[in-house]
Amino acid sequence: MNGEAPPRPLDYLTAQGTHALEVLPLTWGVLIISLLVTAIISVLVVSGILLRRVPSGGPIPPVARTGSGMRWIYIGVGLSTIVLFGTAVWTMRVLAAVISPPAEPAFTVTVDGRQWWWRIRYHETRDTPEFITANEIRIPVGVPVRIRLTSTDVIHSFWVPALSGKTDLIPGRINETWIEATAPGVYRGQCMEYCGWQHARMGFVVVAMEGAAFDAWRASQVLPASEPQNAAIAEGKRIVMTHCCACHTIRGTEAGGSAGPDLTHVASRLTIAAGTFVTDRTTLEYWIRHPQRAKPGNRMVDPDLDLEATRLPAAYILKLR
Ligand code: HEC
Ligand SMILES: [Cu+2]
Repeated sequence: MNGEAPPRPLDYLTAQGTHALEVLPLTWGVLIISLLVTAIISVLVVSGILLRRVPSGGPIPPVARTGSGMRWIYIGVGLSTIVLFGTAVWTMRVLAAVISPPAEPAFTVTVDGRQWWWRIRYHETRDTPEFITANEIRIPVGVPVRIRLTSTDVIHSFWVPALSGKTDLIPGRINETWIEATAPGVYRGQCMEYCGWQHARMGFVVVAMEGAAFDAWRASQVLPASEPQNAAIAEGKRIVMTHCCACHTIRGTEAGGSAGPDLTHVASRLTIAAGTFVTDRTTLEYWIRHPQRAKPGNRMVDPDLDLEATRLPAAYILKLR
């Protein structure tokens, strides 16, 4: 796990990001108002039943437009109009506040939703070329990052509750949002628009790092994959080149497929299979041997390899840091 804390659970009632901090009071406000409304209505309905003036079993008289009962209607409509109007204004103010970040974003990341993982492209900046990764977004603490969202297949939704609200990824369209973390940490994200069988296992992590650590990470990500250091790893690489290169890219090798995540530095990521497993030898071996058992229906086919022959590619992939 590279010494980092495990991803926090999806908790939307606290916030660690500038964007989420703007939304948080509204979340709590609407939650409390909804609970109060439910409580008040329940009390009124129950007392209405208990205090009814018509003996049970008798005929129910038609509703009359006169009489003291009407007062309740006027009070009820009046109060809910004021509360709903207030909430609408509050919501619009929050939306206006989060539409753009407080400062010009440091760089842009394009997130492309796939059933059921995330392709992540860091755009080039003045001093770094662009590069592609998957299922993990690393950002420096204290600066906004622009997130462009699109999809290759169906509609997905990008949500990192501790950092930002939800934004959809729509095929043929680019939506924009931004994130900024106020503290270093590992924040869990999740697809929030039902997108098929493995929707629940379409997670990701955002890792917020101090500036220097982030720069070092980014410098390592643009490099090609490391070369095998011994014969066993070289044999693992050979198996990967014959069985896996149609779907995966490993920069610096002949593997150039694009149906699956870029594996150039996959072992440096905290999780595999879109947040489903922590990256380690056991999970990688299991994944490579039985991807259809590990995440049924996902777009990686079960390879035709025996047990020994899956250990070697796993050993090679663990070196792709
Ligand atoms: C038919 C295309 C295809 C082939 C062939 C294929 N994969 Fe995959 N692979 C995928 C897809 C798609 C995913 C993403 C699955 C998901 O998370 O939903 C994936 C995910 C992975 C991951 C996890 C990456 C991450 O960041 O989550 C690893 C590791 C991996 N594959 C290794 C291999 C190895 C090793 C082989 C060869 C033995 C192989 N794959 C063959 C399509 C393929
Ligand atoms: Cu999805």
